[in-house]
Order: sequence, then structure tokens, then C-alpha cells
Amino acid sequence: MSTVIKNGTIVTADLTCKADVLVDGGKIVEIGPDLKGDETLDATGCYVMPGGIDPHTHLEMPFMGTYSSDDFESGTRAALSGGTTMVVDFALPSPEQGLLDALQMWDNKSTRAHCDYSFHMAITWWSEQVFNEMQTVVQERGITSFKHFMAYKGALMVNDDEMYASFKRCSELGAIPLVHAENGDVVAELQRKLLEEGNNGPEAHAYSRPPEVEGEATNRAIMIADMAGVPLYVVHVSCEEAHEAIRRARMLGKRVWGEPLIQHLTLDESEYAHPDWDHAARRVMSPPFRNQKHQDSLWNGLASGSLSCVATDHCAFTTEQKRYGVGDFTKIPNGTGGLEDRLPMLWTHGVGTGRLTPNEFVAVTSTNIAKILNCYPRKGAVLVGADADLVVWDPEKEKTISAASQQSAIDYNVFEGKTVKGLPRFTLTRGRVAVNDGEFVGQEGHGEFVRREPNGAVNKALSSWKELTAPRKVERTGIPASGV
Ligand code: DUC
Ligand code: ZN
Ligand code: ZN
Ligand code: ZN
Repeated sequence: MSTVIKNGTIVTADLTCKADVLVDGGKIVEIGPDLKGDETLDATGCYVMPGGIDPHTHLEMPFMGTYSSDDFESGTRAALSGGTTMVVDFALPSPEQGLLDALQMWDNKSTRAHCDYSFHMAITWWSEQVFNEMQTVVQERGITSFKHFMAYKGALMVNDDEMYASFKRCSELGAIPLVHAENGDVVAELQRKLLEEGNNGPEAHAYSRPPEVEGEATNRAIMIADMAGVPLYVVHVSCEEAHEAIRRARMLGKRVWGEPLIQHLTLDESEYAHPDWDHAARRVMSPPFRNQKHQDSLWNGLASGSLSCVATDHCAFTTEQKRYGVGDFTKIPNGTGGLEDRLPMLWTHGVGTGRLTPNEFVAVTSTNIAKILNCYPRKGAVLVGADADLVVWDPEKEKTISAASQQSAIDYNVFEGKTVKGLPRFTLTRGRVAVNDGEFVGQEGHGEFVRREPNGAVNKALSSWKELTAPRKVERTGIPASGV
């Protein structure tokens, strides 16, 4: 059965035009005037855009003594409800667990997905087994991005020698390394000191992770990637210090991409000063929310192109789970939701304020990441032959965000009470209508894994370091006897 989307305005990362879109067999089959199909969706007054791609989610992830509460069912239901048609989740091996073993667990969890998905593979420890399995992960499983945590000391954190080894392996395999960039040693020391001084509330979380720890780690990861000859993707860039390091690297011709989160763009550090413990703890995530100066920096980066993609780091914990950290803020499970609200919030605060054009909105929510992760134009495009992952976006439709009406499984929403203007009228996942005028009509298990190929072409950093400093042995006329 074919579906035609009629009377809308197509908005992609690089063009805006009025045309109908005909969808059949899960793909876009024709774009043009006066098309006909078996079923018609009326897009009058709406924009027809590539569905959002969220490159950073943690669904049903074992973390900090518990599991994040949204799984692939509720998480992708939330995603589609907010116009996102693909998520990229992190397969996370526990210490000493093999990569393929961990991947099997993620394969099992993801069978319930309503929309398409892919994985990044996390490197949480280093060994010959990990080195060898990376090749299988890339070449046989089509997973071409590897995440490294520079924080969470004693749990997920990798040291610089491990990161350098893994980055070099990524370079050989045509894969892209990702980093969670915070200096985990300094964070651990700041946490210890804060607790020792009696600062155990959720507000201390922000003091334990200042912008400097993020700026330092971002710069370190960029330099290590450059030495390994590999591009770098920096997740959840929250502050000017990290953004500055990325900007500088890009100006020097290095392929470094930065990803701010919708939470950091729209919520600030005052949330942690809220007198209600639960209110503050629900907003504990890493990196923490920052002040207006940092928020402005992130918005400027999106407009100028020094930051590339807006994500959520969706990692949702209930209030009950957050309360594991009463009396010790370091035990509050880190993470917030956002999957359903990313597009409406970015539209409202970006396009609605004139900070982003509709085309830039599509670029940073969909097209840029599809290109970086090498699944464009199957994803992130409105083109004949592309997957019909589409959102029919009504710029006039309004709602007030509330946990009472959300799809996410948790009992609150960090954007509670915020009014958004700009919401999906329809969301289509591979041609199937999953949201119909605000009503969720998706199908559990419809989502498929998106395989990605390595991309050798973009996988060379432009460092001149190697040519300039290639070891040249000096022939000496005399070597003195050893001193001691
Ligand atoms: N930060 C979070 O807040 N949650 C999940 C992992 C992370 O790095
Ligand atoms: Zn992270
Ligand atoms: Zn509150
Ligand atoms: Zn994350």
C-alpha cells in the first residue's frame, strides 16, 4: 500500500520546496506535484522533514547499580512521538566482558523497538580480545563507532594508553571513536573532597564536574585522536571550554565533531539549587547543566557549524532510583530523559527564536549525524530511494510538556511545564505511520537494525605531526661510555 504526503513544504538540510512525497515499500519512491497514493496524509501548513536521529541514548542500560528505566519499547515510542525515527544506543560491555557478548545482549533488548536503531560499541576495558573483536564488530556487525568514557573511574573509565590503543585500532578499521570527555581522576578527587566537607546533596554534583574537567579532557582526546590519525566525535559537549577545544581543532583542519544535548541548551545550573531534593536529583546527569554563558556558546556553535548534532543522552531513572543517592550525591544514578522532547524543544528555542533556520534544524537533528555515521542518504534525507523515515511537522501546534502525558516510563519530566510550539502531525517509520495527529499508533518490533559501513574516505585526521616528527635515527661519530 502506498502513502502520499500532500500539500506540505519539504524542508531538508539544504533546500525548502513545495512538493508531495510518495512512499511505498518503506521507501520514498517519488517527489513532485500532484502525486496520488492508496492513502493520503494531509500536510497543509506543515513541513515534511527527515525524521530525527538521536545519536545518543541509553535504553535499559545497567548503570550505577540499577538499569535505566526506558527500554527499547518505551524509548522508541517516546522517540517517534516527538518526531525522532532512529536512535543510536550504546552497547556497553561490563568489565572483562567481550564485545560480541555484550552485543548479543543489546540484540536481545532491541527486538521490541518501534523505530530503526543502530549501536555504538563502548570500549570499557582493553585486552587482546577487545582488539580482535573490534574487527568483527566493524566488519561483520556493521558497527563503526566506538565510545570511550574518560570519566567514571573504577567503572567505565579507560586510561590514556588504552584510549590511544583503541583510537589507533579505529583508524585501522575505518571506525570513528567517540568520547565522554571529563577528567575522571579530577572528578573522583573533587567528589571525595566535597563529601568529606559534608556536601552530600545533589547540588554538589555540579561542583564535582566543573567546565575545566570537560575542557581538559576534550582537548586531550582531540590530541590523542590526532596522534592516532583518526577523526573524533565528542558526545554531550556542555561548556565553552570543550566547545573552544573543538572549534580550534576544526580550524586546524581536524575532523572533530561536537554534540550538545537539548538539556544543556535549555536548562541551567539553577536547577540544582532547587530546595526540593527530588527536583535537583532528577536533573543530575554528567556533564551537569551549566550557566547562560555556556548555553550561549552551544547555541552559537550550532548556528556557526562548530557543533554538529543535537542529542539527548536519554538515560531515564525514576525518582525512586534517584533516591539511591540520598546522603551521597555520587550514588544518584546519572541521567535524564529527553527523547520525546528533543525536536519540539529545539524547534521552540532554536527556530522559534531565530537562532536556527528550519534547514539548520534538520541538519543538526538528522542529516549531519547520518553523514558522520555513514548511513546517509538512507537516513537523514528526503530523496527518492531513501527510507521513508519522515516527520510531518506542524509549526503551529502547541503543548505544555508534562510527565502525565509522556511516553517515557518515568514519573517526571525535566521539561515539566514548558510550552513548546512545533510538534509532529504525523511520524512515519519506514513508511509506516507511527504517530497520527498526536496519537501513537506504532508497532512494537517494527524497528530494524541499521548496519553501517566503515568510511575510509573521511577517516584521516589532517595532522602534520607524523611527517614532521617521523623518527629519524642520527648516525653519531661517538657514543660516550655509560655514566654510571
Ligand atoms: N551521563 C549521564 O548522565 N548518564 C549516562 C551516562 C553519562 O555519561
Ligand atoms: Zn557520557
Ligand atoms: Zn520540582
Ligand atoms: Zn551517554
